[in-house]
Amino acid sequence: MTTAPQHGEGATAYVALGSNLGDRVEHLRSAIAALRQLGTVEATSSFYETAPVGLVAQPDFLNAVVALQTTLPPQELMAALLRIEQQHGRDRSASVPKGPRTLDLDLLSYGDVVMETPSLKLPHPSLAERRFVLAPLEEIAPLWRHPVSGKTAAELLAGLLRGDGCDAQNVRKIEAPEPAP
Ligand code: PH2
Ligand code: MG
Ligand code: MG
Repeated sequence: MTTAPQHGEGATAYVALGSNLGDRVEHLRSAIAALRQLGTVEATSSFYETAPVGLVAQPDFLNAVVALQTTLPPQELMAALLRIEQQHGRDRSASVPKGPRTLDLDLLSYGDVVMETPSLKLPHPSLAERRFVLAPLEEIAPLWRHPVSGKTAAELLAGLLRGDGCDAQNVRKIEAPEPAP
C-alpha cells in the first residue's frame, strides 16, 4: 500500500537558528543566505541574545527563526540543514551534546506535519518549552499553530512567561537585522 504524501506541494517550514561560538552574527546571516537556496525565505526574525538553557556553563547564544517556503520534503530539508551546519564548522563528533556550537539549525515545524522517526520529529519536541525559540517565532508568526496542541506561538510564549514569575530563560532582542538582499 502506498500513502499519499501530505506535503507534495511543499510547505512553510519554520527553522530555528542558534550560534554561540565565533562570529555569531556572521554565522546567522550566512546561514540565512544558505537557506535562500532551499526555497523562499518569507520572514526572518530579529536576532535575540539568549542565556543558555540546559547546559548553562557555555557562552550566550544568538537565536533567530526563519519562515521558509520550500518544496523539499521534510527529510531532505533536514539533510540540507545538517549540511549547512557542517559548512559553518559544526563538528558533531567532537562536541558535547547541547554544548557550544558555531551553528545549530533546528526544523521546528513543516506545515501541519506530525511525524516521529529516529532522525526527525515534527514539530520539534522541545519547541513549547524554549523561550529562545518562541520569542523569535512569535515575532514573525504570532498566529502560527502547533499542529498537536492547537496553541498559537503567542499563546505558547505567554504560557512560558507566566510560570512561577521566575524567568531563568532571559532573551533580549538585539539590533542585528540581516542586511537587505
Ligand atoms: N540550544 C541548545 C541548548 N541550549 N540555549 C539557548 N539560549 N539557545 C540555544 O539555541 C540552545 C540553548 C541545544 O540545541
Ligand atoms: Mg538546537
Ligand atoms: Mg540542532
